[in-house]
Amino acid sequence: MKDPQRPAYHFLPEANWLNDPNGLVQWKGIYHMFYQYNPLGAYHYKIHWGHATSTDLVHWTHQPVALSPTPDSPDSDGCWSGCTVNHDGVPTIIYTGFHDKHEYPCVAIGTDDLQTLQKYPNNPVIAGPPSGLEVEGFRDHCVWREGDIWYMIIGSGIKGKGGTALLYSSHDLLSWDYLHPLFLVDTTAFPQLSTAFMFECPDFFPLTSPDSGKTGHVVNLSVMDATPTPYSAYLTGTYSQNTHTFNPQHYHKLDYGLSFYAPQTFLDESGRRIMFGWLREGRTNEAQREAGWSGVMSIPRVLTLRPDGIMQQQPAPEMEMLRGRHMYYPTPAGTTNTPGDSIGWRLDAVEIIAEFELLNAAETGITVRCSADGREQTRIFYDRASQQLVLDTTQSSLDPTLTSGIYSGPLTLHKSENLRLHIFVDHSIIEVFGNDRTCITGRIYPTLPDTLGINILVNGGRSHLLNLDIWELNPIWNEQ
Ligand code: DQQ
Repeated sequence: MKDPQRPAYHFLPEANWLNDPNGLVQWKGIYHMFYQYNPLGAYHYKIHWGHATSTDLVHWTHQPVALSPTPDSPDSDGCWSGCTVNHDGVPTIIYTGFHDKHEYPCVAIGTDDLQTLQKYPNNPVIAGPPSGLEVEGFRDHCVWREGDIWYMIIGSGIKGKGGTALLYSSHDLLSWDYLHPLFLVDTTAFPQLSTAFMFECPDFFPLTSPDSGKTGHVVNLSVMDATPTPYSAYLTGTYSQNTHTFNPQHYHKLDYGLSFYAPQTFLDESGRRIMFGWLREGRTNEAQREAGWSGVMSIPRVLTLRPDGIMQQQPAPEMEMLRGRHMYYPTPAGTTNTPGDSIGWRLDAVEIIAEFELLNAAETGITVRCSADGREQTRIFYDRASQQLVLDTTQSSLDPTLTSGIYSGPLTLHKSENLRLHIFVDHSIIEVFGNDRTCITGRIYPTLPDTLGINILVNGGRSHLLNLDIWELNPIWNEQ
């Protein structure tokens, strides 16, 4: 029987466990996605690297497992996250080996089709964290080249100083010298990171503002701190190639839900910076094991930098390939909407673009996955008073065992700016892009078969719906 919670157009393996995206690269025209994978079941254990390829960034073909733990070696307990770089024409993978609760930087060399990754026989390439530093964690790799020299950061934290990324340099990707932390967080300037003790999956890259043409630098971080669920955030700022230090100026969350985590970016052959993130489940471990699958990849997001230091995140235009039936909701000029206006379509794999001119309404947005009796519904709206984009999953499902909440992120609209909600609903996944800059991703698992409705949400006043486009999205797999 078809699993109603299983996504149709987000990537996931045929079965079992997926977590972080790894080694993302476009190699000779082909997109390669590796990912943290447990072939034994829908739980995190002895992680391998799963592999899939795509010619268009949207439709994927499963490939054989690319990396597996080798007994009695530095990766005997798992092949953890890492990246792919082009080393003079040779695809080279730098990943974390996990062995006996220790983390070891390791290298593997790929064949030109990236179907075989040969582990370097002298792994690990770094024996352990820098001596003299009391670190929390030593894993996950981002590698780039400046001239003839390779640089690498490794996710870590320094006791008493907080989360950081440790910077190394190398001429050959095999022999590495420790330099210093790429940055340390000034917690007076960034109090949000004051309890951060370790950053997983640091990803450091230059990014250009399409408006000003100016380039800044960004570090994406997967933050472990005093809050119960690690989350992803970013810092934008300036990088000095002389001192090899990053000076952060702005902090924001990458996504304000609890699902999007451990993202990785890559530069594709057309020069776009593309990001995928792991979408965690929101149901119990038992429910995940029972379903036989856990973990999904986000849709690809194209990143650019805004002059105000906020990163713009836009769904990759390739997603438009999936658009099927289209519905346009007519809204004559000057009309306002009644709370709960129903759109008439009832769908669970859909893309919605809604643009509102905000009048005096307290809440303006869209509800999705609504049951006819309203007992199940997922609310996505802009809260005018607090200037927050909100995803409310507290009524998404009648199942009491799920993680749910009211997730919100700041979205300051300038005077003449309309609210633009770009929403992707894929069975148990909701990805929301507010004006291409405030993103909230959530997981919902409705229980009623008719929880499919889409309604306009306008409360506490009036707002004017300017445009509403809805597309049914086709699955990315041929077999569905
Ligand atoms: N997942 C990997 C680690 C990384 C964590 C292990 C982030 O390399 O720190 O599966 O989700």
